[in-house]
Formats: sequence, C-alpha cells, structure tokens
Amino acid sequence: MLSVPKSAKEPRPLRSLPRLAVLKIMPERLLAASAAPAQASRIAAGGAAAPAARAEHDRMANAIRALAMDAVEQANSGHPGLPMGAADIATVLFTRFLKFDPADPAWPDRDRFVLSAGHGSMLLYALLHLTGYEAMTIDEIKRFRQLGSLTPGHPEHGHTAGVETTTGPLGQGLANAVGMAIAERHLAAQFGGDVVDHFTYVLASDGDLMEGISQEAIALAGHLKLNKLIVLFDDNGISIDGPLSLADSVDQVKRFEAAGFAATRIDGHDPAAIAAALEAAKKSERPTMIACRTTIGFGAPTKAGKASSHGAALGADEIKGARENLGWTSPPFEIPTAIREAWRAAGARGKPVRAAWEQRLAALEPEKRAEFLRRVRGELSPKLAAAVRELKQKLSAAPKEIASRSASEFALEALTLALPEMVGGSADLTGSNNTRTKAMKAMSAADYSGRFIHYGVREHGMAAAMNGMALHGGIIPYSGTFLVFSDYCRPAIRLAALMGQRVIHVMTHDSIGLGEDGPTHQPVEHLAALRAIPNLKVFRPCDVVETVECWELALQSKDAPSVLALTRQNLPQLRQGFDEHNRCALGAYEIAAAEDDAAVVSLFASGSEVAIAVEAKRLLAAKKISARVVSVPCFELLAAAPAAKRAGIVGRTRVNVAVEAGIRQGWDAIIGSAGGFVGMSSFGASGPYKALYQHFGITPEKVVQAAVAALEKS
Ligand SMILES: Cc1ncc(C[n+]2csc(CCOP(=O)(O)OP(=O)(O)O)c2C)c(N)n1
Repeated sequence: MLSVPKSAKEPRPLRSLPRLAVLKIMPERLLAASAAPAQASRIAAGGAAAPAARAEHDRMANAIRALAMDAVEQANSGHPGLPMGAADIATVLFTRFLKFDPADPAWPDRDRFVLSAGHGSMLLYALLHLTGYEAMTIDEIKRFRQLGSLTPGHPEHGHTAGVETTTGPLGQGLANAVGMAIAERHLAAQFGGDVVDHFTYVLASDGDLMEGISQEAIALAGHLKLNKLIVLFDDNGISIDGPLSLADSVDQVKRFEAAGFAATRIDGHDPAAIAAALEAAKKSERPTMIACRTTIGFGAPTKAGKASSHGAALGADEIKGARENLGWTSPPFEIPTAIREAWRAAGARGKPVRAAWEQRLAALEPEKRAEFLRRVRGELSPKLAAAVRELKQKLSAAPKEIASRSASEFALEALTLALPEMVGGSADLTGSNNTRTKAMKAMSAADYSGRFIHYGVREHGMAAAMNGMALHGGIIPYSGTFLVFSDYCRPAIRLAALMGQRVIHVMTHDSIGLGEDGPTHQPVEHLAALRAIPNLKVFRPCDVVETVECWELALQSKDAPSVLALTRQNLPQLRQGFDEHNRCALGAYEIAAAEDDAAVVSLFASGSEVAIAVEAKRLLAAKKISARVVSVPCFELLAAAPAAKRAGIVGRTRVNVAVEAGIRQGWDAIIGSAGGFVGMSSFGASGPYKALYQHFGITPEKVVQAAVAALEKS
C-alpha cells in the first residue's frame, strides 16, 4: 500500500513520482468488482452512511476521474489533476457524510461543501452530475468551459446550482468556509439546533494553504473553536511550477494544530482512512484539518504525481493509459448504469433527512419560524423603514455636527435593533470604526450568539469570512477597517461583487482628513479603485442624514456589496428639515440650489467635501456667479439612474467643477473632461487635517478659482 507517515512528526516522502505499484493492481481489483448494491439501504439520518465495498468505491471514484479527464480533453483546457487526485476523498464525503439533497440545492441546513481549489472545478461538476443535480446534465459536462455553460472554468456561485461560493483565487474559499461555519454556529445559537445544525467542509490545495489569507482564516477559526468546520487538505505536494519543495516546506499539520485545530495526516486514497478521519472530525471539539496525501492526476500513466497533470488536457495516449490503469472501459462521457445508480442513491440519501428537517421547522413556534425564513430569504423587516424614518426625524429636530463614522454609529444603534441579522465587526479598530453598538455582545467560542466579531488584525480574512456568512444566508455581515486598508480586503470585495452578495464594509478615515497618521493611512486612490469594481456600491455620505440614508441603501442592496467611506473629522449637518424620501437613492441630488434660474456653475462633491462646495457656492454668489451644489454620495447609483433623471441631476450649466479629497479618476463621467477638479494628485502628508486641506489646496477658495478659470475658458 501507500507509504503514508503515521504522525505529523515524520518527514514527508518524495511524492513527485506516480505510484505505479498502486496503479498496477487497480484493474485486478476492478475485475473483482460486483455490481453496485443498492445504496438506498445505506441511508442513515444523522450518521454516516455505510461504506461501499472497496471495489465499488473505486468504480465510483473512477467515474469522477473519467468525467474530469474527458471534459478537460474535450475543452482542451482545464485542470484534470486535482479531480483525479481528490476523487477518493470526494467519493467518501459525498456518498457517506455530506448532508445534501440535489432536489433542493438551497436547503438551509445542508452541509456546505466548498471547493477552495476552484481550478479543480471538474471535481465539483462531476459530483453534481453524478449525484443528480437536475441542471447538471452530461451535456453541460461536455460543454465544460464553453460560453454560457453551467460548467465555467472555475465554479461560479449563482450561476450553477450546488456551487456554494465562487472559487478560483486561491485561499478565498477556505476563508469563505470559515464565515459559513461562523454563520452556522451563530444561527444555531439564535434559532436552535433543530433547524441549524450542519457541517462545513472545504477542500483546500497546497496553493490555498500557501496564500496568506489562509493564515488569517484558520487562526480565526481556531480561535472561535469552529468545531463544525472540516478542512480536507489535498496534500499532493505538487503545484504549477513543480514539486512543492521548490517553494514551501511548512508542516501543515503542525501549522493547523498551532492555530487550534485538530489535525491529522492520512492516505487520501484509502476510503476507510478518509471515513475514519471524518468520523473523528465530526466529534471533535475543535475545527479539524485532515491532510489527505494524494497523487495528483491519479491513474495517469506518465503524468500522475507530476505538475504536468495539473492544468492541461492529458492527451489521447495518456487518457488511454489512464483508462487501462483505472480499469475504466466506458467511452468518454458514459457512466455504466450500475455506477450511475450507486451515485444517484448517494444523492438520494438526503431526501428523508431534509423531510425530517422540514418537520422540525414546521414544529417551530410560528413567530420564530417566520423570522427564520425571513432571514434565510434575505428579506428586510419593515422595522428598517420605521427606524430610518425615526432617525431622520430626530436629526431634523436636533441636528448633529459629527464625523460620519459617528453618524454611522448613531445609525447602527437603531438599525441593528431593527435587523437582528446584522452581524458587525472590526479588524481591531472597533473604537475608530464605531461599528460596535452599546447593546452588542462580542461573539466568542463560549457564546456564538454575540453579534460583534473581533476579527483581529485580519482585513482580508474578515472580508472573505463576511462573504461566507452572506453566502450562508440568514446574516447581513458588516465590518470595520480604515479605507486605506480596503487594499487588504480587495480580492474578497471583488468576489462579493462578482457573486452579488450583500456585505457592507464600513471604512473610516476616508481621506487626508484623518490628519496626523500621514500618507500611509490616507487613502488617495482608493475611492477610484473601489468604484472601478463592477457591482460594488461605494457610498460617501456628506453628513449624518446622508449617512443614515446610505446605510438604508446598503442594507436594501440585496445583490451587491457596499462600502461606506466615512470621515474621522466632524462634518456639519447640511441636510436640515425632514425629508421622508431617501435623497441618496439616485446616487446624487441637488443639495443646494442656485438662488436664481441662472446658475452657470455646478459644483459636485462627495462626503466631507460637500461642505467645501457649499461654502464655495456662497463665495461665488458674492462674486455674482450663480452656482448649484450636487452631492454625489454614490457614483454607481447615479450611473444606474434613468438617463433623464441623471441628466436632470447633473444639469447643463456652463461649467462643472468637482471636489473630492481623492484622485480625479472616475469623475469625468459626471463632470466631463472639460470640468474642473479640486482634489489630490499625490500622496498625502502627516499633519493636522485643517493644515492638510490648506496644503493640498482643497478649500472653498480653490474651488472658486477652478470655477472662475473654467468660466473664463468656456
Ligand atoms: C490567488 C491565486 N494565485 C494564483 C493562482 C493561479 N493558480 C491556480 S492553481 C495554482 C497552484 C496549483 O497548486 P495546488 O494549489 O497545489 O493545486 P494542484 O496542483 O494540486 O491542483 C496557481 C498558482 C490562483 N488561482 N489564485
């Protein structure tokens, strides 16, 4: 059999060579295989299903291998190595452990399976096909990687039923899984184990574990003792450049143990060992990592165990040899009936389990059940509108001159009461981000009902875990960090936008206005960089009323993430009086009209610079130049507004000038390339913020100068 170290202390053997001995005996084993016994008898609610005979297991795993190599060959592109190597792990997991029902891919209490190594997408597509996800037909497998197919190069959530999260950028899936496991524990604490009680499994590769985000994710998971998180590490010792030894010598078992995991090392081609490790993991009081030693491209005669099987079609000769090694005699894309039936039976295991869950849900107290379902569907409570109205009424009665980060806290005090699904947090900047309300308890291993997560200094892990929570459902995650550190969150924010997930990032200290911390902490290009991400809403409210309105819009944004860019410095309340309508809803609006009908200048600004524009308007009036001011809290909403409305908001004055304490990029879409711009074109500097605004020329006087100069040219 395979040489697998028994303990974490033993050195890893060289694994760059195919294990021909194993491959040679496989056909004999397969010859002895009998027809698959009906698996329906294995259905066992709660516990693991009974093991398949070894020969049957092999045939089922080989079905995955065959589909993977045939689909990649047909597409002449893709990654056969991982599916072929991890087929045994996946077969044991999906036939014996995973709680799922292909008839209802969105069943809220299903176990989550995350393929973090998204390049191995054919593993997932083969599993979805074999276990009976209706849409995943053999034709879709044949159309692997073709435009419009359900089988894109990397798994895309929302595109293919059964794909829990979009993976491909390594490390993200693992961190998403941590978020899913947090969501499970939190919702179980709120709604009880009768309706929320599932595991989160993640298959992670060497690449996943080399990415820095994996450290943030596993450290958080270990700290929170997420014992229902089970990481299956496809420990094949190969990445694109060749053997892992070229670039890495981490003992992953020790690393996970140090983070608070139970960790073990097994032979990833031994179904009994895989099952035993999963059994133990399910009972663990800590999260578990199972390092499954596998051979990449298992079965391929010359490419198994080598990087050459990682990411390219194997080629006709190699596939022929693999078929021989595996004893797989069926033509491409054909699965023998007995094997197909065995897989379908595995897919049917979940049906009675789901029926039992539905009964338990029905037995819940009606109000609790309705609340659970509302939250799972992602519907907002009518309490939100009432809370926003009340906040705006309070502000019209007693205006507040506060920083928009404090305005956000003021909003959150009411919004988090209205929406118990809001789970906040901060990457160790709680007191600066103002994201924790007075009533919020911290979430901890001892009490998962807490609604505030101390993420530690882990912005990337935080953003990816938030994606996992949103994907899980039942939670609207929001976070806190400095806007400048959006760079540290960006890959996860991009995926939230791609997946259309409602996560809300509170990002404070949004400009040189943060002052003394200096240029390392002062965002300059960040608003533009975030606005460049499709389907991300970047809000930059100008005062406390806009902050409340932007929070409402972010919460209503069911299919897109949001960033709230907020100030450290105080801002005057520009919006006086009570207006029931959300004036930010179209992304921009005229906040200060010209006194007459003869406006020749439109001043556009966001956030803290709106007050500067309003003052510039007053100075222009003194020069008998009529101007209007448009507040632009959200570019994306303005761009999405009906054309006529947008044109009305932007207006048609002779001159447009924009002012924002960031770079110009992006503003031309609103002010035109001939418009004037007052903002930043370099990094900031350390100093008191008022001195910085003077130094960088972001002042009402400079706005006036820009307007006058533009008028002279026009
Ligand atoms: C963040 C990120 N960087 C780089 C890549 C490109 N890439 C895809 S797979 C891979 C490494 C492959 O090694 P491993 O993760 O061990 O997968 P295996 O070879 O076992 O399939 C790389 C660098 C990526 N997908 N994501």
